[in-house]
Amino acid sequence: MKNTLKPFTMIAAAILTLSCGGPAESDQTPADALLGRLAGLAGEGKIMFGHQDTYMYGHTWKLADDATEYTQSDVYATSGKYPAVYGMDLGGIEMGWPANLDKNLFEHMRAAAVAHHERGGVTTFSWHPRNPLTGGDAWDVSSDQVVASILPGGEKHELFMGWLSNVADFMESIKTADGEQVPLIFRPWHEHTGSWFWWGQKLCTTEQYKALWEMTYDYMVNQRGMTGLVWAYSPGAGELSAPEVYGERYPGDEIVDMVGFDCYHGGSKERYMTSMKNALEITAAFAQEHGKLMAVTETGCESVKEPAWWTEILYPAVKDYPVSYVLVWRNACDQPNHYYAPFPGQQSEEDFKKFVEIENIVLL
Ligand code: BMA
Repeated sequence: MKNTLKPFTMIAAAILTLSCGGPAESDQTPADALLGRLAGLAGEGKIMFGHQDTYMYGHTWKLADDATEYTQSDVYATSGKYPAVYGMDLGGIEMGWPANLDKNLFEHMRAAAVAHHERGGVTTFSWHPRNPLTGGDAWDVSSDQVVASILPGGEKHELFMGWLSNVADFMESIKTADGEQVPLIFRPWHEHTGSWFWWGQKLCTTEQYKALWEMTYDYMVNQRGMTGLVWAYSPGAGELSAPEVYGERYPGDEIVDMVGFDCYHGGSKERYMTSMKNALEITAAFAQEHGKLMAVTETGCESVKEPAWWTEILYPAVKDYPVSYVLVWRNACDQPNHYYAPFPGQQSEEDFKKFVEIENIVLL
């Protein structure tokens, strides 16, 4: 899809809702304010660049346990700019662990989210919770009764509501020194079109999946009264064989603010470009129809194997779509090949420097 009127119709609708139908500025919730900002950026054709765990570790370093500053980042070391979007994962908060599944201390994650907000950035959370029925991890798909077991009436319902309470407590605690709630994009139950997480396609019915979303939203927003969350829906791109697949388990316009997808460059360049185009077309049409903002919620090429991946592959793939942000996955410090952003000396470094200078790409 080229830059036609379509995206602007959608953005106009979003801006209209936020500026006319929405609350006056003084009554705006932190979530409204973030949505307004995202709509504004999308209206200007700007795309924010994001990186998962950027302040927690990089290809060759890890934040010290006693650190109090969040200024190190492989993206910054390479380009002199910080990612505009900072992604993190809540996995482990449900267990009451001090650190998440990738060994980031939650207290660092909280403080880094506040620091990132004060730097002008946007924070997003995914969640890879443990399996509440089997005791395994998020990837334990040995039972197709897990979602059923946590819905009201299920044997693990009470346990799971406790897990949601841990998530809410943590996200609510992300406040500035003045007590201002930091707005957060919350992206639960992602990649559900595949069957590798216990909430995936073959592991629950459409009704159960939607009920899971409704229960999550109802708890956070209605029962806890949280006002800082922007809700993002993100199927996996690989399964989007037809537009209907995208919306099949969509939980509803009332509880979703932003629509996206996760798409990785695992095979050939052509395959990635085709997959991105397909997912972007489907998501853009869906976003327009439902008056939602859109994003590429996860992407990347592991080990950034193409020297000009940024300007010759990623940018051409997204440039004609009104995406609020594009987030690349983490640079693990304990797996030599598991990185998606460059670092000094990495072969795509020079190209990344060109990418961050593109006028409509936003970093901080
Ligand atoms: C996956 C991998 C894992 C990680 C998980 C959650 O894609 O990066 O190593 O634990 O995301 O961050």
